[in-house]
Amino acid sequence: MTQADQKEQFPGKTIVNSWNEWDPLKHVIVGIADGCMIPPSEPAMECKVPIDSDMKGQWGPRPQETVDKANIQLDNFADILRKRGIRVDRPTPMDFSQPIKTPDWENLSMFGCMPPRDVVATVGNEMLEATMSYRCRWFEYLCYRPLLEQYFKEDPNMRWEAAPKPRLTGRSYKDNYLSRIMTIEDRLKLTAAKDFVTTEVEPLFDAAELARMGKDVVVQHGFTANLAGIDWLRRHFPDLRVHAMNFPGDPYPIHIDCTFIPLRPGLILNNPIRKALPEHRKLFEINDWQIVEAAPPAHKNPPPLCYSSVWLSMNVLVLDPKTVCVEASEIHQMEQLDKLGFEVVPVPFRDANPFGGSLHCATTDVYREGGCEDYFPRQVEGF
Ligand code: ABU
Repeated sequence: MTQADQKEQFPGKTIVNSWNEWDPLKHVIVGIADGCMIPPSEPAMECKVPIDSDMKGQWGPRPQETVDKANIQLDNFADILRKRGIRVDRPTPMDFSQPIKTPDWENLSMFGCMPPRDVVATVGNEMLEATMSYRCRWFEYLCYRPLLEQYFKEDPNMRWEAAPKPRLTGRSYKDNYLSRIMTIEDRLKLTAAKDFVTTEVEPLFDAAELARMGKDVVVQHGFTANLAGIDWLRRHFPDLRVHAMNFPGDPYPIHIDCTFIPLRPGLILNNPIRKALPEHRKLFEINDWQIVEAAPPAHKNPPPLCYSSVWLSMNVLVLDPKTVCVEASEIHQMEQLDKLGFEVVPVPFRDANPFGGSLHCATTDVYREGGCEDYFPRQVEGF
């Protein structure tokens, strides 16, 4: 869809506003697979790619036929959203195969501009460029700059912010981390002890670590967000309550959106092998929220050249408190959400999964109706 067609279909003014994961969605960014790379090895990326992944040891441009197939599904997803009256914008891809460098390091290539959820966090009227924690993703914010510049011009209330760009020198990563891992059990021990690949020398977070619930925001502490990053977010949003959570059952903890998904006020979907810890569940329990375990994924393995887990099954995009988009082959997840009272919109997306995720990952909110509500009037000391 051209800019002119879009203006015709969505003539209203641009509003940046999104306080949670469920209010009626009106405007969203959907990623693009053009030029996506399998990035070269680097400390944090190396820890995320699963031991048995077919991506291990590879790097270079993703095969063109996989890019084309992913773009068909991304375009179709964008059309499904537009038909439901949601304005959809797309980022501007760059030459991701180019080598990049800062004064501190060089990397042989970039990554891509799928998934947007990782790069830009929308909190209220603010769009915040995340620090990122992989070198290959350091410049990825540039793909979103044309849109952010446009929103800034069109919405006089929009706040456009960028978190401090990290140095990402060797000091940002534990250099002996991988040498301590022989088995999945080793990984699970380390992640349960909150011993992650990143150090605390500077704030780090990917935007996909945030789960927004009005006045309360949960941030996963894991491979792509450190405590300094969570502290930065806490100070950056002084009127919000920012809670750090970690999920011991996850051997590759990046991004909260295959683990702990707010579906509507009072209801969370939790990955059954990455269960929320009792001390973290308390906040939800004392405020009468229900945490339900997600249905099992439909697939035993992720698709080829995918570094995400099969739990992309629960990476759903909520369109409003009664409607949710689910990947079309995830029959168990669809059935569960149907039983929980949702209208389920099936969206074929498995070809796009290898590019960094499913329907939540592939989007960034621009506008959801509604304001900043307090869903957790009872708080837990120290959380
Ligand atoms: N970007 C979300 C990936 C999480 C997972 O692999 O489970």
